[in-house]
Amino acid sequence: KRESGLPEIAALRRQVEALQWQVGHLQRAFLQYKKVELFPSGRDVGQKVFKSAGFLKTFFEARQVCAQAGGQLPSPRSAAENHALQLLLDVENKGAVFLSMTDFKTKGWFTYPGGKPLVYSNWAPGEPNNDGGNERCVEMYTNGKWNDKNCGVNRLVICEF
Ligand code: GMH
Ligand code: CA
Repeated sequence: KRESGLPEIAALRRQVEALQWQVGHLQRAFLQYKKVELFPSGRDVGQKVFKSAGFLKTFFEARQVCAQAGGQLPSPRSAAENHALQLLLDVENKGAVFLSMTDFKTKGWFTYPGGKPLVYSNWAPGEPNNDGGNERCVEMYTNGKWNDKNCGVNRLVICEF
């Protein structure tokens, strides 16, 4: 193949070829690792990954579990993210899951953990209804619809990363 007359250019060419091989190797290895990691209790959607812990906890325990793992409770911000989370709920077969959003600060006004207002919602008909006057958390049913719910009940733990 064609070689430049300058030895510096030839050396650079070899370095670029070595880097191209290394990047290709990393891409193949990463795709394999991703498949292994997502099987059977994870789903990826865009830049986001949902992963089931497989056990049930209250909202406060679940929030701590996800924070400890470097993630947070699920915050579906689009129909695509909501659908990915629902598919995971379906295969897990352990009922509903707590989402990250609460109305702790202002009753009836649900926000993300940082306090920002919702950019997407998928409330079940008649929700949020603050049933019993003490529903400050949000669960997703297995059909993908949302319900405001008492934070103290036990629900499947899924984290988002
Ligand atoms: C009430 C009714 C039900 C509704 C529940 C739910 C509890 O029992 O309005 O139709 O499903 O509340 O909102 O969180
Ligand atoms: Ca409710």
